[in-house]
Amino acid sequence: MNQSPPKSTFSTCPHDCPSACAVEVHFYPHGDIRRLNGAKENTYTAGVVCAKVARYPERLYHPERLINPLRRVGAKGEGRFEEISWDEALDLTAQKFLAAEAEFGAESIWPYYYAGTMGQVQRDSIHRLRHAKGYSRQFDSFCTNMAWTGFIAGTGRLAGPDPREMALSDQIVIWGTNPVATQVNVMTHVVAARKKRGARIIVVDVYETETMKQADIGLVLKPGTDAALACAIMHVLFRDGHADRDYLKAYTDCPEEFEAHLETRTPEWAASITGLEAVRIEEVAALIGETKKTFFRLGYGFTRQRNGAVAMHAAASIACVTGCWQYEGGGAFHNNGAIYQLNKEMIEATSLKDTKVRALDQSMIGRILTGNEDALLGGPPVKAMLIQNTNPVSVAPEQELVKKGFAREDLFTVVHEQFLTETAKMADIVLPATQFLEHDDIYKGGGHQYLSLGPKAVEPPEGPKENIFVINEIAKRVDSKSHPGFEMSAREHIEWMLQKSGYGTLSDLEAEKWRDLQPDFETSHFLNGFAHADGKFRFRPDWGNTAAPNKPDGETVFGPFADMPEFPDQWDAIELADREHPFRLATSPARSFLNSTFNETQTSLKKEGRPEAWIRPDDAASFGIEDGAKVEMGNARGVVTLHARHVETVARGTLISEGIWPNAAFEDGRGINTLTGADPVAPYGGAAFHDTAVWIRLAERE
Ligand SMILES: Nc1nc2c(c(=O)[nH]1)N[C@H]1C(S)=C(S)[C@@H](COP(=O)(O)OP(=O)(O)OC[C@H]3O[C@@H](n4cnc5c(=O)[nH]c(N)nc54)[C@H](O)[C@@H]3O)O[C@H]1N2
Ligand SMILES: Nc1nc2c(c(=O)[nH]1)N[C@H]1C(S)=C(S)[C@@H](COP(=O)(O)OP(=O)(O)OC[C@H]3O[C@@H](n4cnc5c(=O)[nH]c(N)nc54)[C@H](O)[C@@H]3O)O[C@H]1N2
Ligand code: SF4
Ligand SMILES: [Mo]
Repeated sequence: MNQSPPKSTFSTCPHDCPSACAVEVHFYPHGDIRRLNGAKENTYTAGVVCAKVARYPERLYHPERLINPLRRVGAKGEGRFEEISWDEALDLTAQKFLAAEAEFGAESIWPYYYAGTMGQVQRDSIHRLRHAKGYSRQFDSFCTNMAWTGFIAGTGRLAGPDPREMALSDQIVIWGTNPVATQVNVMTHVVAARKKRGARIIVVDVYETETMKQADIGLVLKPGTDAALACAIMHVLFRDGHADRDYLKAYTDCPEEFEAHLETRTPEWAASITGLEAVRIEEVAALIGETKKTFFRLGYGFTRQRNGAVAMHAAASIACVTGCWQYEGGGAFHNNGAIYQLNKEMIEATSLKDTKVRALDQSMIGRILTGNEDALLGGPPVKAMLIQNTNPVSVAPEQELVKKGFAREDLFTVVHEQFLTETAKMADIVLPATQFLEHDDIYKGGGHQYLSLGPKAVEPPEGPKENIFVINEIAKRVDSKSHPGFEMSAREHIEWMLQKSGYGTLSDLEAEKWRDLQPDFETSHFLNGFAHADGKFRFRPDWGNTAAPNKPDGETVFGPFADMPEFPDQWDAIELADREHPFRLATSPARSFLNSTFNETQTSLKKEGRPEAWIRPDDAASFGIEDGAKVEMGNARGVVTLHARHVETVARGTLISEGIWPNAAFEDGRGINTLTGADPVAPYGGAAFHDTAVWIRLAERE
């Protein structure tokens, strides 16, 4: 029977973004997808998605999308492949994995993944294979470590006020995030507060972002100096009688000692560190003190510094000094990770996980693949990899090492991808992947409170397969321990996880589309106490014993952990500028790319233009760099070539380079992560992507 296709359906955006938007998918009469928009009945998405996802058909029907499995025929990285069948590709993969295991042990195989899809099933099933085989584990250090650790050091729990409460605030402080680009829905609720209540918007960043352009007050400070700003604000709050002393006594660990510590952290002190004017700091502190309903929306960006955990903890502490947690529309929010509590046994085979198996740091992939013994944690070399949902040749730090590692002739690499990314180009086998509208999954919102279903909306073309297909088929061929998870479809995984987590059935969720899991007001605002044993927020964190979800095993702490300050303070662990490297570079996100995703679509490429280094005209003048000049930027890790742009609203001594462009968009093919470092940040690791000291000069071949 010829059924006419539906006009629209719903799903959830899978990309690595705190918004996890609920989307409406609209079809043409012939069944192709026409466009996407934000679901209106979803109270967080509220009808809005970012422009790059609204035009999703451009990515779904992209002419360069991968359709067939490929085997390398040219030299590594040359990009010459021949088409092979799925069976040949999977058999060869299994053969190589078994050979590596026989010769070097199971730890010589490193399944490598990240959050290209945030789907619980399609992203995390790679752990099922890993644990069933005892393959090397992965320590996830690209993104969240400093931010989560810093927040939890204070509150004890990665959760907070209902993000929709931003619409009920009188003042919103958007700190170290650029939501207009990175999580557009924050702006929906912020703008609602402004329209309905005349709420004031304050933005803290290292240059004037699109978000700051919408603010009433913008503070442009030097990268890595946020804790100094936070301390000075709190100094003023205590000094001028804006501290809520009853609240402090009831809810915090040592308010008097903390107040004494802050005595010397004056606005003048902070001005000399941050580059802000002391009067501006006074002004903002007074507004925070006078406005009880102040909502601190704390982002990731300001924590991608070597003192980032301290900075996050310092910013979250402000909400405790004023006691604004007590009010609807007040408090501090970073991420809601702790509210979901999903049972992942079928997806991840957690019961088979062996913590004695080494966990290799994903950011150190360059060092690992080039045989650095410390990075290999004393184990065997990595001889084979399966890569899903990430593009390390573009996004990982220390890119020169990453490229060298992937070029190794004795390394066997399988990349399961939607596009021939710069990582896929280095592979021995490339497997084509479905896109989110072609497979089933379920998502949790980091920046909101919904658990959302992401059902398949269309059939994939003949060729691409979903992630769990690859995982299950490899498992079958490599003598893995049996686990029922290998026999289940994505829908069966979702059903099992929902039921075992106490969230009803899949058909319940299909009817509801998404489930609101925001805890009650008292819990969300920590009014029953913070999540430490004594119920108190820690001004004096126990950095070595913070229950951060990303914490590596056991007692592992990283970096100059012993030097971490006792209280919120400016901590000079950052890569300070020096005579040879007079600038500090932040690699802020581009609005039309999402990490390296969408940098394959023409519209995004056109909107972003070309790779650039943004520099103040006065800074540029000292180096004879004109607007638009071709420049080189470098440090001990390498040199990149790009174009300068004069921008007035950047802090002195700061360079901004927006976006993770394809490496190929730079002359000489060296991408921005040539410059960034993989050294782990204290206390629990993480890469400091916005914390890089560099020199800049006119390119010779101008
Ligand atoms: N369009 C777009 N959206 C994205 C992404 C993207 O690349 N593009 N990436 C996605 C991912 S993976 C993530 S984790 C989130 C991250 O989203 P965000 O939380 O917004 O974090 P970042 O994108 O790292 O940086 C945000 C801002 O921090 C600023 N910043 C850098 N250093 C400092 C500092 O020392 N102090 C202060 N105050 N600000 C600083 C940067 O200039 C930038 O404007 O966004 C997601 N959404
Ligand atoms: N310089 C600099 N570097 C950075 C950052 C920065 O701010 N500056 N940010 C860092 C951060 S926060 C992060 S999170 C990382 C992110 O870096 P990555 O994790 O590498 O994220 P993406 O670049 O978006 O690449 C995701 C890939 O997954 C693929 N993919 C999407 N869905 C699926 C699927 O269902 N199946 C399969 N098999 N593949 C899929 C996409 O095609 C895409 O190529 O980058 C980090 N790198
Ligand atoms: S804002 Fe984030 S979650 Fe929403 S559609 Fe865009 S990328 Fe997806
Ligand atoms: Mo991220």
